[in-house]
Amino acid sequence: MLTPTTFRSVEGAYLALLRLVTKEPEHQITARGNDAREVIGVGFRLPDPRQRLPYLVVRRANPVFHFAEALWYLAGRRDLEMIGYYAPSMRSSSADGITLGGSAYGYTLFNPASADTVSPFDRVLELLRTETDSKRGYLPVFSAAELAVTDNPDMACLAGLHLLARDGRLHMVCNMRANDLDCGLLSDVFSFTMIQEYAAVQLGLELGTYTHFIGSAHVNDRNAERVKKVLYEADVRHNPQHFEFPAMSAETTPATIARVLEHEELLRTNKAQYRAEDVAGLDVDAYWQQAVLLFEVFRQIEHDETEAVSQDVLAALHPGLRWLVGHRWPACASAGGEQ
Ligand code: 5HM
Repeated sequence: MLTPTTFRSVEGAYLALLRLVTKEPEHQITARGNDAREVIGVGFRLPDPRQRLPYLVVRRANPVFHFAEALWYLAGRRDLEMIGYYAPSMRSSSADGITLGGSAYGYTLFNPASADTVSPFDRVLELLRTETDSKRGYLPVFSAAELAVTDNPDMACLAGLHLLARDGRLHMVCNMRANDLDCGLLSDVFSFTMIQEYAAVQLGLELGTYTHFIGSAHVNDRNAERVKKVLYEADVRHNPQHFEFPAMSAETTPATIARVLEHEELLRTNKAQYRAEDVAGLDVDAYWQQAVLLFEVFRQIEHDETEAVSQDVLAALHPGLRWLVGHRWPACASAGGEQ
């Protein structure tokens, strides 16, 4: 088969890739001090890119970070201040302690390239609005200039995102030079499919398929034990969890992203504390209120150091998000029957 295998959700693709690299590695590599098992040249397709979260107990996905990263990209940011709060490990990739480099994909996509006044993202949207069936809607991320940086601590792993409008649907093909299957893949697929859905909303198109290609697909040896446990869980569980992820609101615009991020900053800096009813009354729609609820959950964990996140906030979360935070943080574990 020359087209990639299709999976109902990212979870199936993630597990299949982990199995492949664990059981049939092609190479043992040691690039930049990271011992890893690798398979070269793999891909998969999600017919419904909204199914972008895995529900596994051992691999405790962090939906707070996923939403934070997706919003950070969509807002075209590269500051460490925001993203480092949700993922402290990203601080080590910053050359100056203030900004991120190649991995700040949104900065590349949503700001004008040098010698242009419009962002590549907006250029591609304009193209897709005017040229039927265009093949040119490519958003390059990796740049040749990155190769010239000595000891580059942060070289883009994403080569580019390709948007294709066909028959009223917006498809995306993602090309990655490298993907850490256990640590990078899930957040990458979450954020890139969010960018795809956001683009579809801006164009007034239905969401199409998402196809993900990887040059170096690898699992670092230091994560091999956890990967074995994830695969064991997948093999022995009787009732895999599945929650349909809701559609992004059709009224989402750059102003929506900016408003969500205003609330995010208030919560990150502990300048606001929200009850569920406060969030319900905010100037963002129900879809994006879910992100604000997640940021409030994390505010309580980080700033209140609470042993139990407030029940009203947990109860207002989408059941899938509630399941995830409940498995990730003990403070969220008493959220009713969905655990
Ligand atoms: O040495 P190299 O630059 O390839 O190391 C980057 C590591 O981060 C690789 O394991 C790569 O696969 C992983 N990675 C990822 O999977 C990194 C980023 C950030 O650019 C990403 N996904 N988004």
